[in-house]
Amino acid sequence: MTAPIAIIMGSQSDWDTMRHAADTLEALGVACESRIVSAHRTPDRLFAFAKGAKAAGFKVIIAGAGGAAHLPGMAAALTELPVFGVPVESKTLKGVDSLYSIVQMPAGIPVGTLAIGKAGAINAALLAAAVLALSDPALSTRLAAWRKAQTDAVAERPEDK
Ligand code: RP5
Repeated sequence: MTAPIAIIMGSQSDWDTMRHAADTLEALGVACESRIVSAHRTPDRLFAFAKGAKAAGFKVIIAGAGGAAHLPGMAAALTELPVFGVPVESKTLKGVDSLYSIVQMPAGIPVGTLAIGKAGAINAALLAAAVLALSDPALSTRLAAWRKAQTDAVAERPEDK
């Protein structure tokens, strides 16, 4: 059976960021498949993946890319599945370039855009899990437990470390 969530990224160098999405999904007991799919270097791979993603059984796509980050938008143009974009922090412009590339989609082709970097990768996974949880009561319970554990872990007072 195909994993419900695909994590795609433009380069091996994006994995340091995108593995946080994979780790978060694993903690929630949600299967995912991670692939390198570059809009620029492997456009045919992108077209084949995105056009076939729905038929393959994926429900949500998380797409991370940096710099001229066309991957989430191009993937969204090629599939009706929800696409969540993660702007990867770039060396030269610190990911602001990635953010602007992903967030400014023209009306008609949406990409749900998260924060730059690790926070965005984690939140993309949580958002994707929340979408799946709408029709999966067991996952909904696990997601609520994950959030409660996070809340319980916050100390009332700061301490010197
Ligand atoms: C983008 O170019 C990738 O998403 C990556 O963030 C960035 C740099 O890629 P590499 O040169 O590190 O492969 O397509």
